[in-house]
Amino acid sequence: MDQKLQQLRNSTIKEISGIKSRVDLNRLYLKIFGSSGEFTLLLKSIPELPKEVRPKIGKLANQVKKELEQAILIKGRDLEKGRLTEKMDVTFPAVLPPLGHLHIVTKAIEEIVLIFEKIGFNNRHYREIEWDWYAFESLNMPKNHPARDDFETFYIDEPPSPSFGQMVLSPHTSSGQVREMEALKSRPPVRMINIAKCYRPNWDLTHTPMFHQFEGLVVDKGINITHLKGTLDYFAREFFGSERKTRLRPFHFQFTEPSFEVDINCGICLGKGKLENGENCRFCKSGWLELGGAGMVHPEVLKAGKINSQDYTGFAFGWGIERTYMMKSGTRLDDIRLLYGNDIRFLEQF
Ligand code: FA5
Repeated sequence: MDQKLQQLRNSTIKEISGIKSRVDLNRLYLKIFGSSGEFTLLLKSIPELPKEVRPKIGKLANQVKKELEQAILIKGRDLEKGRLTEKMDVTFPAVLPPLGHLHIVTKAIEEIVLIFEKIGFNNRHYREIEWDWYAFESLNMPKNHPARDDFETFYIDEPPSPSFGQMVLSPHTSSGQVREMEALKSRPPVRMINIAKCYRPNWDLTHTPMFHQFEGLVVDKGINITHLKGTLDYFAREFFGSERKTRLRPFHFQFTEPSFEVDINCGICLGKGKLENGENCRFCKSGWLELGGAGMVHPEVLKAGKINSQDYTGFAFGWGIERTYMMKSGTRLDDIRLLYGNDIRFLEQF
């Protein structure tokens, strides 16, 4: 053991003298004193030696440790001095660090906000955790409505509020409608674009349990369906391109009357359903793609927001950002879940 310690000291001192960089010096330190370093292993074997030689070897080990640590310290200082006096060519081209970019959903949100701000909408972000009252009750949704089922909504396991009911993860941005009316002290005009995360227990090619919606809400005197249609067409042209337009199909939502589903003409066949060579368009099949829901605000919702429905009317629409983005020309994603897989090879393409 005596000999092994001496050998370790001599070979390490020799090695230290040949070292040229801090990195190599750190490596050497770990090689000797790291948890399975050469010195550490020798030290660990001392208890196995005969009792009478242990004190002598222990003393020698301490001495070798001090010497080697001292030599490493001095070498470190020398290297530092050398580094500081080393000449540097400041004209040498630098290696640029790799630059990331915003996530595509964030980019889509920024674009959508800008489009609506241009026509006077206020940008809001209402809550992700909501009371039943704002998510359902104030929106004229009866207690037995399927959307309130716990297969469709995440309920928070907390005692309900006496006034607002159970806490939920907001299943749609429509929860922001009555909040906005309250925020404006029930005094129209209301012009809101509410963008928020929404949650529903779904997971497949077109559904994720967390997704984003944007909700438009306008309430004022004399608002009618033509204002809704004009706003939707304006958005379609700005976001998707000048040749795009929307169509409304009758539908049913509890919080709008009349209600519609909104479609946009396909960016590939421009609504014809057929390509120039006569083949059916495989992207849309019918010429139109579904964007989301819309309608004229139900008088009961205005009442919940303490706005007089005799004097005021309004329209609302709510769409998923991920699906809206996927429909944008040129981005033909066939699985919405790719957006949240965090696979850098996918994300860096955008
Ligand atoms: C609603 O959520 C209504 N609140 C929309 C609305 C607002 C109607 C205002 C009238 C007035 P719906 O459940 O259809 O409607 O959802 C709207 C859109 O959200 C869908 O078209 C889809 O784009 C998106 N969406 C819904 N669930 C998911 C999900 N799990 N993953 C991704 N996107 C989803």
